[in-house]
Amino acid sequence: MITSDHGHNAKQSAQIAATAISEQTGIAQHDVALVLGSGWAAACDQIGETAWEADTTALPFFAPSTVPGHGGLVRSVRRGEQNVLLFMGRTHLYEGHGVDAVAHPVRTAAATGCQTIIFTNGAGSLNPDWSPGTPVLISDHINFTATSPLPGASFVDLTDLYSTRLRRACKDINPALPEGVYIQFRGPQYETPAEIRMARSIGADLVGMSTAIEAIAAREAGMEILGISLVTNFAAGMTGDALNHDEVLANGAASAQQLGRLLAKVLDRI
Ligand code: 8IG
Repeated sequence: MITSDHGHNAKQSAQIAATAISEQTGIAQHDVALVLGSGWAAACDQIGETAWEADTTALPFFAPSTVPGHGGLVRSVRRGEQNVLLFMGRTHLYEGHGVDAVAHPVRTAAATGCQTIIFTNGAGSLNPDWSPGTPVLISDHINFTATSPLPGASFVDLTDLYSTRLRRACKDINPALPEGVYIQFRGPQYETPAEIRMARSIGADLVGMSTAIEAIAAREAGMEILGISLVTNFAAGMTGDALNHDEVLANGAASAQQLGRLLAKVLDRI
């Protein structure tokens, strides 16, 4: 297995990985990619029949997974006329493999032909009305990582980054779905209460450690983007309780069935 990126740029690496997926699946092109984050794993079986599944590490240039609750599996699922590429787990910036490792699944999805990508994540809520278990559409993001997946002078437009059309489709399915601005911190530590007050004052409603960097890479690759957070905890300082990763994951698992149905219905409207 190829494990280093030397001699290839990010796009070429993605093309190599996409070719490996085509060869292993026997499917020339995928249509939609779905990234399942913390707490979303139980949603994956409601999307459709599994046609193929592999460890992401069996594919070129995918970083090894190190986080409990992030499986590091990739699946090809057939749903109606669509071939859906499902990533169960992602590479996070805090794992230290760099922005290209974070963006690699996204670029691979684009190279397999996906024109749409759905990002899901577990997130902390800054809104007292959104308790754990609440799904929230991402309306926009604040990239607070001080880095970018784009090389050089890539002046990519991020207007309507999280597709108004796809958010509307979600609200047709469930009119009660709220929307909010997601802020990505690098992590791996959760925020201090002071950082959460700052995040609120600059316009954030949801806080997490993923998605913004990936969405930027997806936009550069020309894909239409949908982002959905599952609130798994109130952000630091909001309740007086400490944040605990195991509780965060348990909160996600309880809602994942409902979320699977939402994702399945959204896929039918893409
Ligand atoms: I799940 O409260 C989840 N991921 N940064 N803060 C940050 N990431 C998270 C949180 C949170 N909850």
